[in-house]
Formats: sequence, C-alpha cells, structure tokens
Amino acid sequence: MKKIVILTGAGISAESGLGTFRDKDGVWSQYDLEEVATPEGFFRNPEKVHHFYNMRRANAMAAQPNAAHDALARLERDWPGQVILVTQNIDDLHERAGHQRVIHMHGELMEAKCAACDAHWPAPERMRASDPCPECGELSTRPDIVWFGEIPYDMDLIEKHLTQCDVFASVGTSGQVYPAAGFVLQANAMGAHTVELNLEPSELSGMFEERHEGPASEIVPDWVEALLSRP
Ligand code: BJW
Repeated sequence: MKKIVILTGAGISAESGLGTFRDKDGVWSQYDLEEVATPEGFFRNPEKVHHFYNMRRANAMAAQPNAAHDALARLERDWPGQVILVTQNIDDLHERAGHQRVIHMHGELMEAKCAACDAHWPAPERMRASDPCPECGELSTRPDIVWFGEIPYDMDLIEKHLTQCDVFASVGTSGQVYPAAGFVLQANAMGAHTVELNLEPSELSGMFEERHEGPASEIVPDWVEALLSRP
C-alpha cells in the first residue's frame, strides 16, 4: 500500500490564528529574524528571544486545531499504508488534532533545551534567561527551536522516508527555507507523485504534478476525502 509523506508549514495553522512568516503582516514583517531566530541573536540578547517565544507559546496554547489538522489526523488513522507527517511548525496543533506521530524538523515550542549540555525537558509557559538547566545548572536554557544556521532535526529519518514515498504532499509552506524546500525535488527524483496544497502558488509550484489552491481548512479535507474514497 502506498506510503505518503506530508510536509506542513505555517499556512496550515493560519486559520487557527497563528501568523505565517512571509505573508503580509507575517511574523518577519514585525520581528527581525536575525535578532530572534539565529543563535547569534540569542547570544546577543537571550531575554528578547525568550520574550518572542514566550509570546508565540502563549498564542499556540490559546489556538485550536482546524479542519486541515483534523483531516491529516484522519488520514493517518484511516489510510491503509504509512503516513509520515513532517512539520516545520513549532506549535502542537497536529498532536492536539490527534496525529500520533509528528516529526518536528524545526523543533517544538513546548520543549526546552540547554545550550551547554543539550539536556531536553518540557518548556514552562514562560522561559527566562536566568532559568538554570535542571541537569547541569548552567544559565544556558533556550527554547528547543531550530534557528537559521542550525541543522534541522531528524534529517536522516526524513531522507529515508523521502526515498521510500509514493506520494509527497506539501501543505501551507512558501518553499523558501531549506532543506524543507528541497524535499519536492528529492521526491520527484524518486518517482513519487507530488502534490502542493497552498493558498496561492508558492516558489516551488512548478515542481509539483498536482496543485490545489485555497485555504487549508477547505482543500486539505477535500484532498484527504478523495484519497480515502479511491478504490
Ligand atoms: C496558506 C494559508 C492558508 C497562508 N491555507 N496556505 C541560501 C540558499 C539555500 C539555503 C540557504 C541559503 N542561505 C542560508 C540557507 C539555509 C537556511 C535557509 O533556507 N535560508 C533561506 C531563507 C534562504 N536554512 C537553514 O539555516 C536551516 N538549516 C540548514 O540549512 O542547516 C544545514 C543543513 C541542513 C540539512 C542537513 C545538514 C545541514 C534551518 C532553517 C530554520 C528555519 N527556522 C524558522 C524559524 C524557527 C521556527 C519558528 O520560530 O517558528 O522556521 S524560519 C521560518 O520559516 C520557520 C518556518 O518553519 C520556516 C518555513 O516557513 P513556512 O512554514 O513556509 O511559512 P511562510 O510564511 O514562509 O509560508 C506560509 C505559506 O502558507 C505561504 O505560501 C502562504 O501562501 C500559505 N498560506 N495562509 C493554506 N489559510
């Protein structure tokens, strides 16, 4: 039975009220990414970075999964083959929609880690630069987020799934950030059927065989319904 790999981005959580990055009024129109999403920015001003992610964590906790998250959880549950969900999102809306296995390649808002000893633990609602690491005691705690210049999580596992997939679908991502932006090329090279579901054409639209345009809360449930009702 066919194996489906799905990559999601900020667009899937937009209708849950969480901002995207590069759309008009997106996160990067309000914050300087060099200051809040790089290790150098964190080194210069950890308090500012904690403030940014404390706010994003509070927003994510107040948000609810939408019909697109629900539909992908249904696909995982009802598809007779394997469904691998790789998300660039740091919110937990896929999990709260009931998705069992989620690969968070850019980390998770609800996790903390120590920049000194690499210990990981659940993030408190508010993190501060003065919080000591529970393992080594250093004042080096940071959100467990993959910033620019850092290596995304689980790349070996993701590459393995991409080489084995029959269908690769990209949902709500602009295709401007690597390595995720390269996944469609890898899937195409392996002969997978590639599908883009996005509000509007992305940078990478020309590389997909099948395209659906519109709000994720509408086009993702329709796509899942069509997949599950195919003989
Ligand atoms: C809707 C919708 C609705 C809206 N329904 N759709 C030059 C060339 C190539 C690469 C590089 C380069 N210079 C530097 C690099 C590398 C760099 C990179 O890619 N930079 C680019 C900007 C050029 N990448 C890295 O540094 C990465 N690490 C790396 O490459 O390590 C090397 C390595 C890799 C692999 C193996 C070994 C070594 C790390 C990238 C980390 C990204 N981090 C961020 C911030 C942290 C997380 C956070 O704070 O949330 O992650 S950046 C930000 O962008 C965030 C996102 O996950 C990521 C992707 O954004 P996304 O999800 O696509 O959002 P948008 O806003 O861009 O798009 C939303 C889309 O939704 C739009 O298309 C809308 O139309 C659509 N939409 N409403 C459906 N209702």
